[in-house]
Amino acid sequence: MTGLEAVIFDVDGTLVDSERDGHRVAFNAAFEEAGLPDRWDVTTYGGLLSTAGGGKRLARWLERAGRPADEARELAAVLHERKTAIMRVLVEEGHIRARPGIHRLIDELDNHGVPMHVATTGTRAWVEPLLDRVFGDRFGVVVTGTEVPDLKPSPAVYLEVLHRLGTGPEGVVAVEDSANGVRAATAAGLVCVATYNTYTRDDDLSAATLVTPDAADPAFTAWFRDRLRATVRPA
Ligand code: XBP
Ligand code: MG
Repeated sequence: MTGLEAVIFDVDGTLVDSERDGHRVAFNAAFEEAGLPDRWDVTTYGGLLSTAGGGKRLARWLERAGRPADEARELAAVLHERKTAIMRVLVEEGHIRARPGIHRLIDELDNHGVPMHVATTGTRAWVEPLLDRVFGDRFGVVVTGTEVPDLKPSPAVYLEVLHRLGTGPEGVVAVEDSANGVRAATAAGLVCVATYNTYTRDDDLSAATLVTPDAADPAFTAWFRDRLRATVRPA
């Protein structure tokens, strides 16, 4: 068994529960403010999550409703900017919380000196305040959807983290929650462990080395403890 060189975390659905009561609420508020009749209920939103990136999700929705592609893209950009600002407020008001077992895992990795990083499709303007507020200063490299041209399932965001670290994927583990995320991480050559949530429980996560409901699951905890035991760090 090999030790852990680093762990790279996804954000939405992995570090935090943010989709149903965070992003979805912010998208709906942006629709309302713009005077549009569109609203995404819990089930409808789940069906839209296979499109990574809020701006792309909006553009696809508007196009499917019959708007020409150019108009859909422009309106999506305006709505997404407003949605991002609303999401930031939800973050600052403390509505977005860590998923079960995540704080304990982060503490344990920190205590063993394992570097932690972030690779997300989300937008930097809300990701940064969220990480600061919920986790403090725990993450080294943070790459968001704002910095990469291709979103998950493209491996671009993971490859950018590795590039900034100046390292290859050996010994680096990704933690993900969705089919898009697992595909992105494994395509970057990383070992990926997955925790699922109500939106991703039926996703194809079969390329992940381990799949559990959350990071508090005994199998998840044991998997990391085994690797931490094999991790020897210079004193
Ligand atoms: C998350 C996403 C994001 C969020 C919304 O995917 O796809 O688009 O749903 O955030 P992952 P933005 O967890 O795989 O990174 O509106 O900022 O895109
Ligand atoms: Mg995710």
